[in-house]
Amino acid sequence: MTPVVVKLGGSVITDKEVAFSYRDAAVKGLGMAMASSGVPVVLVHGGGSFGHTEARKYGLSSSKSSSSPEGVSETRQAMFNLDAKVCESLSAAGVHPYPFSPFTLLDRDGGGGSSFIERLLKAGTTPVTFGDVVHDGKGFRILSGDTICVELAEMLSAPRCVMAMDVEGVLDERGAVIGVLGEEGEAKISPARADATGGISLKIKEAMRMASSGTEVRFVSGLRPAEFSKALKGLRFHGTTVKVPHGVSSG
Ligand code: IP8
Repeated sequence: MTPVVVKLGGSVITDKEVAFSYRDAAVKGLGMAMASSGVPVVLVHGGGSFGHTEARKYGLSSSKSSSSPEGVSETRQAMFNLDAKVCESLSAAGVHPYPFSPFTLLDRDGGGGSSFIERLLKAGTTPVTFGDVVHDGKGFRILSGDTICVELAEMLSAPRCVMAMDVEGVLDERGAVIGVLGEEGEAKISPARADATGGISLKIKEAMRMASSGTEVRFVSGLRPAEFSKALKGLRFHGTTVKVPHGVSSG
């Protein structure tokens, strides 16, 4: 079975208002939904109040590079600490996480890429990776988990990408959930708090990229495991589905 890419947003796995606050119960709930779904999952998680707290402190973002070695170390450490917590909760929920840095995926010739993921899935584990810090030649930048999802979806020809958030889907300017988002989608979105990687606007942009190459994107509340489970299995769910005709790029 072709794997589904799942992104656990930082707003679900942490309380973004409180630095370094981890939501164990929420991750366990989602872990149980994944374990019982029978769907092979490749998991990506965001930085929430771990990675983004440090990134903000040291001026790191996805658009502007920084030369602070201290900031890079602190931010990466925060992400590894968060990842350890996520993996612990997943294990307790019956998932067998295999955590790895997203850089492993770049090494397509040396055993990275899709064959790496396929071997892990075949062995009964769930590959888990996360937003990270990269050196782009000039300085350090944040690589968002949303961008990693695009790479994974394309690499694996994933039928779906499920994005779990702290709200019930993509909201319009009146706060109502938009059921289906097409090419015109970006114009309808309510402006949200930005973080080091651009918040909801980056999510929508990356969702459009995935949808235009054949991966349906589903935004769902990560605080409602039953809805998450339906979204994961490809069933009708409460949330937002991004559908763009195959081959159409939003640029
Ligand atoms: O929350 C950001 O990942 P995101 C990761 O998926 C860091 O945008 C290092 C802040």
